[in-house]
Amino acid sequence: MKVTLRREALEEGRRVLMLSDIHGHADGLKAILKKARFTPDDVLIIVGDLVEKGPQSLETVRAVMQWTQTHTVIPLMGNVDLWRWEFLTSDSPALWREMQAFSLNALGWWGGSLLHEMCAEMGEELTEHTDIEALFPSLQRRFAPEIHFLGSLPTILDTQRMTFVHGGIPHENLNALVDTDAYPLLKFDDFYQAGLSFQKWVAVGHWPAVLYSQTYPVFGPLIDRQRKIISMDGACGVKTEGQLNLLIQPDFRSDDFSLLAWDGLPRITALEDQAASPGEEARYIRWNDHAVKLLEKGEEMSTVLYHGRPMLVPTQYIFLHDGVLSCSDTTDYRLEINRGDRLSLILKLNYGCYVKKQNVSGWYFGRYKE
Ligand SMILES: [Mn+2]
Repeated sequence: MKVTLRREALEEGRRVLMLSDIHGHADGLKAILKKARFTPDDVLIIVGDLVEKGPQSLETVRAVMQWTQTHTVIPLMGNVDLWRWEFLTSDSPALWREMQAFSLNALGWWGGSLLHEMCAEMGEELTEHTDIEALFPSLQRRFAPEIHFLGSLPTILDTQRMTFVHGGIPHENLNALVDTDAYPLLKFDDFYQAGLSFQKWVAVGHWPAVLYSQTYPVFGPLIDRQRKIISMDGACGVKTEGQLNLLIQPDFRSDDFSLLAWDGLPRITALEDQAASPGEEARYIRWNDHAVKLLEKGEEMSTVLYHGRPMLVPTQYIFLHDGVLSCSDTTDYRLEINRGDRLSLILKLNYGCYVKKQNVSGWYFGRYKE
């Protein structure tokens, strides 16, 4: 697929709502838009990746399709949307079987897939025995509107003060990008670390912003006012405590961004105050740098060596990744907590609670009520 560019002149006085990487979380999308009191007076920009990694890919696509009829919604394409569209529009039985095999594997990591949902709606259970060659042509006909919608999503949206794209852009000459291969812009991994700066704001999703955290994990968007980059992916669907980040501009001319977040986690109320540990000493084990050495294994918590320093981590987070001992995303940061704080509960242990407060994950050791 080639890069397509949509230009829009946003109107003064209308709020601009932006979010990305919904990844099959239709309930979260609806909840956060309700919280934002989303109305037809607003402009909603969805910066790609509607499907997979969550339980409601079809519902997400349909909800967005419906809103485009009644509201001002501008959805863009994500790399996962494109990847699924390519399979769904293919006439190659080999690719259909590949999609089947991939989706069956995805059951283990994501608990389902777009193909599972499509098969279920057709009254078929997707298993390794499903005759996908017999099924696929009727599946393509039945879901033609949704498939067409995915394929119609533009790569880049350019507005007066901001350019939106799922992964990133290598430079601001957008006309020169049109008709080049879209994939590198959709899957521009680690875009913020490429060190680029822009004249106009560039707002992206795709790479969870939490991976740019230096010490403890911050799930809110990264907003760099010097380099004019907004990286808004809250890791919804890819991390246990991932969230949907909805950024709201009162008007397109404003640089005042407010945030609403949704994570679907249970909430607890803190009953005690707790002082924070020194933030600069905190460490954050993240999936692209998660190799550890086991020093002492405990029932609940184990001591591991991470980058040469001992660190206490939940034992259940330690796993083998391609033969390398690794630890799931976690931190040793102790959050500042005030009595009455509402916290998202990630993991409850006798040792303490691993929680998230205002987009930051860390530990709370005090009493709480559910
Ligand atoms: Mn993506």
